[in-house]
Amino acid sequence: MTSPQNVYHTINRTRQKGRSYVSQIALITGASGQDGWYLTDWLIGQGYEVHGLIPCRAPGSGDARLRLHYGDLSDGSNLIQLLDEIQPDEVYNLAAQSYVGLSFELPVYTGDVTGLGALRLLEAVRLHMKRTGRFVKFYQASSSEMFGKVEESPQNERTPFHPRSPYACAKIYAHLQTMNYREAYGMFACSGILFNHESPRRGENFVTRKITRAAGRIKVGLQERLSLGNLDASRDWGFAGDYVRAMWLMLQHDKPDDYVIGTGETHSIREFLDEVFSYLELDWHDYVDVDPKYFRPAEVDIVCADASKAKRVLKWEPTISFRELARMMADHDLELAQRDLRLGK
Ligand code: GDR
Repeated sequence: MTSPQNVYHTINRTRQKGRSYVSQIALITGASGQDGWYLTDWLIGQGYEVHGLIPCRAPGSGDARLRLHYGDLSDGSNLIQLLDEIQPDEVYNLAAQSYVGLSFELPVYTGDVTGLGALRLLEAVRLHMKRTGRFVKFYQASSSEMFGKVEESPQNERTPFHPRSPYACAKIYAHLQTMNYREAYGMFACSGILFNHESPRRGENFVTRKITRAAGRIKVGLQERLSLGNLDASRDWGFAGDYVRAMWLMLQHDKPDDYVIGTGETHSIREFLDEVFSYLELDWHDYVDVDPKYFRPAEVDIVCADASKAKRVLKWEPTISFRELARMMADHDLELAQRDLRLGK
């Protein structure tokens, strides 16, 4: 039987077809982060007009193609105004307090921005659609951290959650609300459960970039030591450029759904160190210290993705291997270190 929500969808999809001469409009929250950057590149390549929401304190993106709006997920009324102003066809919620370690120090802030923030945006989209009769698709950045102390391996869309940080709890809340808005209001709302994804644009506090940045500086003689925490943790690391394509594919599919995105390979921090330092003809054992201050009160020991649903339904595949990713980041950060050296930094 056709539900009122489905009728609503059909009407609005037909209306959208009527404006096919206009390019699609996307709004990305968290646009100044790594994923926002790659997603902007991808959507602009697809002919979209792209708007980005960035926090007031964030440096503006240097990308002139991105239309910037200042604000964040703590202010629901601002989100409603923004949707009215931009009239997006697709909303990608990439904004969050995304540092897992920091979430132990800022649990309430993390819950507010990463968890409730997603709800504020979902509610703003729902109200905007109701008032304007427009049809808006919604993407939520869910995380492999939700699997935490994993209940089975590899993890797929049906694997139970077992969070190990305030960050993971907040992401589960946002994930469940996205599902709830899809079921309760018939919204086209999808979650991508993305495993770790890295690149030369990764923030320097995440472990991969911290390692490649330090290795480059050690190689040119600008740094002597590197302090890290737990070297035994293992992650399923992929290339961020591949993962934003999966986000977009989810919103182009006929039906909204949730998908696990990852490579299906897992490697420890030690293996990442091996890969990067040996590529730069260094031995990491000579430079790395283990500092307890980087250990977390609870750790996610190992995760590994079963992305077979995304491969089957979305025809999504990762294109960059673990080794290629480590080398891409090492090459980039060696160049950066050489520039630092020239500039005397
Ligand atoms: P993660 O990424 O917590 O998996 O979340 P991160 O790179 O911070 O940590 C990965 C693993 O490395 C260990 N580790 C260290 N981590 C950091 N940051 N700094 C260190 O010095 C260090 N030493 C060891 C950590 O203990 C951990 O086991 C990332 C984020 O992008 C999330 O927002 C996202 O949801 C998930 O990936 C998928």
